[in-house]
Amino acid sequence: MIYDIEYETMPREAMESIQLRRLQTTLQRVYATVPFYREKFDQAGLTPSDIQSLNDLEKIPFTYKKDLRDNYPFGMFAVPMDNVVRIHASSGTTGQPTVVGYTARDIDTWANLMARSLAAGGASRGDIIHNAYGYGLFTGGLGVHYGAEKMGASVIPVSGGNSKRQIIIMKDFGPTIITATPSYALHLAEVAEEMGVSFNELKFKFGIFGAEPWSETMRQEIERKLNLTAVDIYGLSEVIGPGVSIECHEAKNGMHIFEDHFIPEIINPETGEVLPYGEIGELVFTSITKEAFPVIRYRTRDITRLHPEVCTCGRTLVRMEKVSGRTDDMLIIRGVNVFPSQIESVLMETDAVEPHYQLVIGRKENLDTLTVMVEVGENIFSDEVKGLQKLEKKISHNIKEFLGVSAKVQLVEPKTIARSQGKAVRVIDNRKI
Ligand code: DLL
Repeated sequence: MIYDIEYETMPREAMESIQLRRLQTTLQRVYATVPFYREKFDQAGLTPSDIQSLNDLEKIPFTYKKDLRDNYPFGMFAVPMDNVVRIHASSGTTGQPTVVGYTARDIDTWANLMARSLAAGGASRGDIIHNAYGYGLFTGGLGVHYGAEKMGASVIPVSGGNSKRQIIIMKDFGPTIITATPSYALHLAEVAEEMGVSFNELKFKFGIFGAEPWSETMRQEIERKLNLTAVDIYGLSEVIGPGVSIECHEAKNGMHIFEDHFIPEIINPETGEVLPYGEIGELVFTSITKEAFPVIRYRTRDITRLHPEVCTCGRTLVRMEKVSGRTDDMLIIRGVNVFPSQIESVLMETDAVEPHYQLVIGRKENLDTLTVMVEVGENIFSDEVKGLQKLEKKISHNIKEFLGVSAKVQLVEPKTIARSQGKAVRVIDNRKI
């Protein structure tokens, strides 16, 4: 039983009874070992033994990113440091990074989850996995790496960067699976083209992409350019890293959450109220098997909804829809709420533009301004100026019509928007400066 695969098709009742038992054990442990959780429980007048059903979970206060920051670096660890064998940290674009720890058993749990994820995404023993997620404090590289080894696949620990060498490796080693952020995968496609290498000559069957939001249209673009089947993988350092949920390659329709390890909830981000299946809100996770860094009702800020129906692949695990944005990603432009992913969807409806864009927000005479910079293909850019202006107007009109916000659209030459080896930078908000 390496992969615990039977959990994936378990009847709901059996899954819920495992979840409750594991939840109760986790709560007892954090209450005894993490002062932060003990205080939270005491303040709420709760003890772990008050949690007698999964519905009781909603009595427990939420945990926020700020709580992890306030306990920087190791204050939330539930085991002594001599049991911690690995430390990762999230990028911390806004302020202090959050630090997470793993016991040897946690690393094994994670490797199993990643082996299960890779299997759901189409990989098996005998595959060669080109792992272009960054190795280091980011959980992507090492997460995939341990899962690939656990499954018995061959992993190429190429990491992000040195893109030309990556293409040579692809040609020479013949990897069959690629793992990367979707934006970096598209960049690799460009580099291959410059080098005169076509993905049609390469051996890829599946690509497992995640760590940043990407739309259905971007999926189609990636599948076409890289000549493979693309699946979405989701996770976050605070919960474990990648391996929280993944789409199956059979349906590619929502990411199966590994509920034997993580309990998901969807809440109204303003009121904290728990929402029923099918409603959109903020995703909240409780980990129920982690030792070093358990999280209780952790507010991910990711926006999605849950679908409980059994999948065509046979899995009974609840599915989460593609993440449509983050509560802290939401841009308020002249009072209109806009998510970068919504702009991406409008852009991608126009054939002439490429999936490389950046939103620049500024303020002029006390009013917010939004400039959408987007690349066009070589052939379009060399068209006469009039044609380009017409296209800019058309996209701007579509953005206004679909999102209700005025935007200046600026078409830019191919390859002018900075490429990232990891997560793409989609928004530059100059208002904060
Ligand atoms: O990004 C873990 C990961 C690595 C996931 C490799 C998938 C593949 P963090 O750096 O802590 O961890 O960032 C977590 O990234 O809260 C989401 O906002 C975003 N994110 C991750 N996966 C997806 C996805 C890793 N598939 C944060 N779609 C999360 C949309 C994603 N957003």
